[in-house]
Amino acid sequence: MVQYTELDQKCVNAIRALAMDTVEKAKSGHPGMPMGSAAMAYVLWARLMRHSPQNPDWPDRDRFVLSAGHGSALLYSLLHLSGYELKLDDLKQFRQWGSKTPGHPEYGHTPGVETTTGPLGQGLANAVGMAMAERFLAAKFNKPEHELVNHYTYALVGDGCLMEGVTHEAASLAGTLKLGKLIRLYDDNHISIEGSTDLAFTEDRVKRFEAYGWQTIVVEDGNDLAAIDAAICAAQADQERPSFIAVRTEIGYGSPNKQGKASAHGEPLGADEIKLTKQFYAWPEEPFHIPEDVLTHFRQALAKGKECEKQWLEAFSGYEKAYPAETELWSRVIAGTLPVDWDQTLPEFPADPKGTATRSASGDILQAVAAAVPNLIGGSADLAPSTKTLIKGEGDFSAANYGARNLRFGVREHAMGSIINGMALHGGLIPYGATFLVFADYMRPAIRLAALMRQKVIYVFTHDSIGLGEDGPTHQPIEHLASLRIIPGLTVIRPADANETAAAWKAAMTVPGPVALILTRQNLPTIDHSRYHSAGDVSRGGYAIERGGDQPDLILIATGSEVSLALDAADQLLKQKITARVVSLPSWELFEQQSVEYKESILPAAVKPRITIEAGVTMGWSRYTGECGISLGINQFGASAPAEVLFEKFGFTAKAIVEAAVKLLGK
Ligand SMILES: Cc1ncc(C[n+]2csc(CCOP(=O)(O)OP(=O)(O)O)c2C)c(N)n1
Ligand SMILES: [Mg+2]
Repeated sequence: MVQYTELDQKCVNAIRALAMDTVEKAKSGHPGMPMGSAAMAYVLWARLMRHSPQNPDWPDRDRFVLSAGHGSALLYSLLHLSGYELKLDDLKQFRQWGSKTPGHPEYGHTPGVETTTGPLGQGLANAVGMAMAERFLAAKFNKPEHELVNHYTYALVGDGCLMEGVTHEAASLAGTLKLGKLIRLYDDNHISIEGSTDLAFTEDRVKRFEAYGWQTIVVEDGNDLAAIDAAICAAQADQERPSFIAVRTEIGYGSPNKQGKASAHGEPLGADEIKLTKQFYAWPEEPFHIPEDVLTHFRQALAKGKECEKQWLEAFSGYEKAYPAETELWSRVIAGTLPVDWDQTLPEFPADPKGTATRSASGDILQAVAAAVPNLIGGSADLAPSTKTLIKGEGDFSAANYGARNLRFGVREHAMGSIINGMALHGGLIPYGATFLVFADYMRPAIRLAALMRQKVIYVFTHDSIGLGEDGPTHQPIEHLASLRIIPGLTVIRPADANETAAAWKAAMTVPGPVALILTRQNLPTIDHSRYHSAGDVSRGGYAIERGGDQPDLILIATGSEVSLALDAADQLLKQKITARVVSLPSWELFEQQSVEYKESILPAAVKPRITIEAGVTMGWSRYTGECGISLGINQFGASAPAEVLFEKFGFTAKAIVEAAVKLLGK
């Protein structure tokens, strides 16, 4: 067993003191969690975790996720002490405008932060995704003599994380997948904001994880460095099961008046209490004091990290010589670039009045994308037969086959969203997740974080309107398009036919950040562009299919399944000598990125009469109708009936559009 010394204990107290002072100076934050879990964090960061502070992006580093994101002062203290690019002055700017130390850890903002956490439970599910990515890349790239990928994923979680449902979903899947390199440290302090966890959280957490198929280990004393060390080593040794280490801690450890109390959770301790606590640690009063020997000891991480990297680079150069083709692929996927000409094999669909459902077209397109892009990986929340998201000829990602690309998430939309975030964050993969559009609500917190972190994840949301028919209002999305469009940084694309779907996939693979593809259950005509002398231009977000001349009488703006209706309506209007432009507007976000000139060429300001047509809430459409236009939509829940009946009843027919147009024009 490793002998821990007084210096180690001093290092633990240094983390506590630094976190305490950081929160105190900001007059805001959470000191209790860092103080309670400093010992386990120290053992992990200073001794057991393979990381390289000078190169936080080194691909085979162990991943560390602070799922209990409110304890950010812990992470910032560890990063600073270990020698990451985070200065003491940065800690003094905790939670201030423009600082590198925001209230909760933010990916892409602070070197060494692997994911954005704060919404409890997300980090833990991200970690499952990271561990899955690790296994996939290991299976794909490692060779008997040469290993490129072999790292652990650690997550530090609190009571709040374990109370959130998403961690149940993710832990259950992790157990099934036997993710042996996933290690979870549980800050078991019996406290959350409102007080004792007995108020609302009494199940046996250890048994729960046992039931998921995890190895479980209990450390009775959260300050016992040797016991924590032994537990983490035992977790590392079990390659068959993920490990759950429950470490009994005291929130606010060392604070005479706040230790073990909820009052240590979310507010600075206060000057008097800090004084008393520092006396308890036998620590100098001076704020932000870091003893020389402590810093020197922590900064050994720099040399150790360099050594780890060096070993890896040696392995890499051996690999490079033996496997040049694999190395090229490796470099490309790690850099996140697509193969040249990857999009040359996307299918084209001939014009066809009967057409196909965009979900089915998407299924065909997916095969071409997956064939060209070997690191595209994904699956659905138990709806693959409906979402058409299986990659043909690929096996299922499982403990027996980590190199397969079909992910079986089970009925777990929320975890699916968080897991694909974790996979994207890990690097090397382009993940997708699929379900019915209506259930996007179940994964919304993860979608929001994907957007916040600008991660390249793709959502395949099918059954996108009342057009799904008989399943009725519980399954029919109404407010969902609007609710996704309002998430900053998320690109929503609702293609009108099979060819627009191919273009939508192309955009999904190339535009920065997350993309939601919104697809129909029902068949849609494949639009005959030659008839309109137009070329689809989904990449610009919107384009005119039928121009209706340079000065049309009105503009019909539609998305998805409603575009064909608008085209039919335009035909009928022409018989009444009314010229209508038909604009397909599959993506507001992409359209808004276009130049003023382009937008004006599609939606000329001079043409005031406009009708937007979309089988969902009308909220938001006024940005395109202007003051004189109207929106045809559905501002109530749907109903259970065949799709054609529903479209008729809710006013989505060419006839209804014609009537609305005639009325609008006052003819
Ligand atoms: C999804 C979500 N809900 C609520 C919160 C607000 N919140 C932050 S910390 C916390 C209590 C967490 O308790 P625990 O994980 O035990 O942390 P400790 O008090 O032990 O530090 C809550 C409710 C949050 N951050 N995320
Ligand atoms: Mg707690």
